Amino acid sequence: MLTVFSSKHHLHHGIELKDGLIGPSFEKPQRADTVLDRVKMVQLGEIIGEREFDRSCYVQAHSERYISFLENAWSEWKALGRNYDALPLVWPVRDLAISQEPNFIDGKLGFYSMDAGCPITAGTWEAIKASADTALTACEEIIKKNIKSAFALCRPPGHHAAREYMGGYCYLNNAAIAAEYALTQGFKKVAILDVDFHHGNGTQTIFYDRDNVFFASIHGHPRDSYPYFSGFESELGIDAGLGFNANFPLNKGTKWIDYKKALESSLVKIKEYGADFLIISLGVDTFKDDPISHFCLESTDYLEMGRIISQINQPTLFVMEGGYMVDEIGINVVNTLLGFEGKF
Ligand code: SP5
Ligand code: ZN
Repeated sequence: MLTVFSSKHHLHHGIELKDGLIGPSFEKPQRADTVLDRVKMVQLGEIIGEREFDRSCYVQAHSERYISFLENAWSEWKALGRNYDALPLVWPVRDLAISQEPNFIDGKLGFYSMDAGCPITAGTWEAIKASADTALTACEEIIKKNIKSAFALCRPPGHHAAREYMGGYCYLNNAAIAAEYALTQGFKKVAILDVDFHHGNGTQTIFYDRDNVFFASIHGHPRDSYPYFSGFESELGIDAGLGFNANFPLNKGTKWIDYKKALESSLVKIKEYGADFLIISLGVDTFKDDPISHFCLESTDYLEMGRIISQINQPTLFVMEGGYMVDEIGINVVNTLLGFEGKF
């Protein structure tokens, strides 16, 4: 399988608010490097760099003003003499004003975010642009070269990022940007299957009223797990999108036997939908030793996950999302890809 990778991901690394303390983020550069090492070790296939795409490709999934915010936030922050990571400190919840963009950077940071897990640093914009371009390049390779699948080794991840906000280590929604791109290239029915431990709230909301992108997510139940306010089974889509969103929230401690049932149910829905292009939001924070999650998958389970996903038998783009047990992240991600290729 072809892998697309950008070393620019190193430009982004920072802090997060966790357990009441500010500390180094679980989402660190070593994650992507470890996955790349494993791709090389098993000789998964060719590895290429990302090509640059036009900003208009991101504006499909996000608003123009949100992209401008991401591009300019660091310089606005730094102009105040703040030489450390930018984080928000106030959010426009419920009855507060949610439509008017503030002028001041502290206000903008809250306006365009859902949590304090997305630091903006000097290199953040360049890294997130390269991550989105990695997904776009892999998508373009599948389409232009007519190959069955490709792996976009994206970092930072994307699935918590919505049209106008960042969150959960995600800034640009790489999978959503790729889905929009596939639609511009003539595909009619894109399905996104999100197997990251956390609900892909950003991807869900971007396509919630659409019938040309089906979204399915298997994740820790929001009663126990981040993002808490999204990912319930009752979320089915709205207007033209009604019936084109499917959530499979699972209990803490879920093992492969129950995970597999949810995976098979999600694939039945994707087959019924008749997807002509499949995007997998591939997070391996479902692993038993993941430091922030509560599922119990074993490394060998990812081989079977990949094999089962391959039954959809449509062009398939894997987009890297989460996974924080760095020692095993490479094995688990690459096992999924090997399983997909029937190589185990
Ligand atoms: C892409 C992705 O997987 N994002 C996940 C974002 C999760 N953010 C909140 C994590 C809270 C974890 N708290 C547990 C700390 C363990 N001491
Ligand atoms: Zn996750």
